[in-house]
Amino acid sequence: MLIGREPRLQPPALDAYSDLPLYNTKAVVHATGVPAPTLRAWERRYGILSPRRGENDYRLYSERDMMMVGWLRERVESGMTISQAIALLRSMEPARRRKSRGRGAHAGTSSSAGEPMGASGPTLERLALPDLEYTLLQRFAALDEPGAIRTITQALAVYAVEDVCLDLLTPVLADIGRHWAAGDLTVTVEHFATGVIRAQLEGLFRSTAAHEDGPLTLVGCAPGGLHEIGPLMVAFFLRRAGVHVAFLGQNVESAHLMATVAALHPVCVILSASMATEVAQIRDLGMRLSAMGPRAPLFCFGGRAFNDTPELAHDVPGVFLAGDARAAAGEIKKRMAG
Ligand code: B12
Repeated sequence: MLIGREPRLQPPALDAYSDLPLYNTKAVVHATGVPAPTLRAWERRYGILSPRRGENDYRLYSERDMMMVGWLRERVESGMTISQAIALLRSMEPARRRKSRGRGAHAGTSSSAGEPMGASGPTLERLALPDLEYTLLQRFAALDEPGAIRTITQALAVYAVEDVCLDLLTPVLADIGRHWAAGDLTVTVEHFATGVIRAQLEGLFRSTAAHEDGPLTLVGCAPGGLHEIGPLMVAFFLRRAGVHVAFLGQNVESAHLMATVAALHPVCVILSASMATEVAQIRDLGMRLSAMGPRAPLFCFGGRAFNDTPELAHDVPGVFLAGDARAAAGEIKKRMAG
């Protein structure tokens, strides 16, 4: 199934250009429009160019270097940061050339150091987040698990993990929800996509240091709630921010949650409601927790139901964490520090 347009970005055809060191800095600046201090900063910070020194110790660049600088400049002009553009370039480069660049090789004019790229080389997706969102949606629609995981991995190579969660995975799930509601995607695709995303997120969450020496925070879905990706993101962001978190998953049952709180004395309990029907249960739990008096943990709640209809938060005893998972984690950290 194809939904929307077809974005493609060709890698620069570097091997079509000579790597003989012939041009001084002035020539590169003239040809590419990239100022000399910027060139040197790219060289120093990212090690992307390795000019050789001419007779009087001037830097000498090749046509291939110029091509690369021009390509990077275009990416920056189209809205990427230079580090994103370089990560994209590296993800597109054939492994053999990357290795030889790592050894500092500028080994003559032949193209033997790398596979030909460009028209006959690999066609790779754009790495801007909206383009990755499009690609990921296609992968999910085709039930293409390796492809979907590759796309998520590419995004993680270029962007901060919080940005991947909020600006790629969340919008893709919203797209899926919209197509599902409109009847042009099956629930099969929704289940598949949620499974892949949940597994990826959970892997990231479980492989993040747990900070078990700190006071405990519990995060989960309201009783009856099945939408667990949002609270999993909240738990993950908190763990990344140094909070000791236990993620309780779907449908956290009230009596058992109260027993856990009595036994383990968490400092904070955070519940999520995606559907308005879950709000009454959250209110009930908030009341039961506040009845514990001074030993009650801080009770917080949030999620789609409250974000869509903030008035629902009015008579829930506790702290409403409005907005997305990043805002929620920031607010919790602030309260814990204060
Ligand atoms: C996947 C999915 C499911 C899966 C969930 C599987 C799982 N393991 O999680 C399943 C199949 C179980 C499911 C079931 C249902 N779903 Co559903 N589902 C979705 C879908 C496609 C994605 C949800 C998701 O994970 N989104 C990603 C998260 C990260 O985004 P988010 O929820 O918006 O969260 C952001 C913020 O709200 C906030 N946040 C989220 N949680 C929390 C928690 C806290 C504490 C805080 C502070 C912040 C916070 O941060 C997040 C990111 O920043 C959405 C579509 C959508 N737009 O999201 C529909 C959607 C939520 N589902 C919907 C519906 C109707 C249902 C069902 C009633 C369908 C049915 N007829 O059975 C059932 C209800 C089940 C139940 N009892 O909970 C509707 C809800 C409409 C509404 N306004 O009420 C939606 C919007 C689809 C649609 N367009 O119609 N669903």
